Amino acid sequence: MRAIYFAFVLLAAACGAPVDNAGEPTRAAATASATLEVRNGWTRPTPGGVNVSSGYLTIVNGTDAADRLLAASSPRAARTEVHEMAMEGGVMRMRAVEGGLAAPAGETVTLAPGGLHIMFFGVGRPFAEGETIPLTLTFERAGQIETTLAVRAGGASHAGR
Ligand SMILES: [Cu+2]
Repeated sequence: MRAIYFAFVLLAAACGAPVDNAGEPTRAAATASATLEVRNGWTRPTPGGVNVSSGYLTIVNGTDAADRLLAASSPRAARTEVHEMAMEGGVMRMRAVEGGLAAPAGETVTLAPGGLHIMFFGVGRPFAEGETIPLTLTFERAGQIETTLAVRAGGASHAGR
C-alpha cells in the first residue's frame, strides 16, 4: 500500500490539492477542493519477452464540469493508449477509445481488468514487482496529471470481471 499512498501524495502535490498540517492528504479535503484525481494505479509484472502491458486506475472527477482523458504517456513504453473492450464480429477485442475517455462531472471512472485500461506498447525494461511506473495523463480540462502505477503480482485474481 505504500506505493499507492506515495502515488497519492505525488498527485496531491502535482495538482495542488490541500494537504493538512501533518502532511496527510485527506479525502474530505480533496473533495472540498473539487479536483479531478487519479487514484489506485496499478499494473502487473511483465513476463520476459513480452513488451506489451496494461494498467488500471480510478479517475475521480470531483469537479462540476465534465472532463475527458485525451492521452497517456510513460517513459517506460514506446507508445501508450487508452483502450476499451468491445464486441467485434462476436469476438471481444480491445481498441483505442476514440475521442477521449469521458469523465463526467462528479463521477468516478474505473479502469479495471476486462474493461477500460491503459495500454502500453513497446515496453523496454520489464515491469518488475514492487516498482512504480510513471504515467502522465492528459485531460481536456484538468491538463496533465502525473501519477504512478504500482507493479504488483496477483492482479490476475481481479481478471474476468
Ligand atoms: Cu489494450
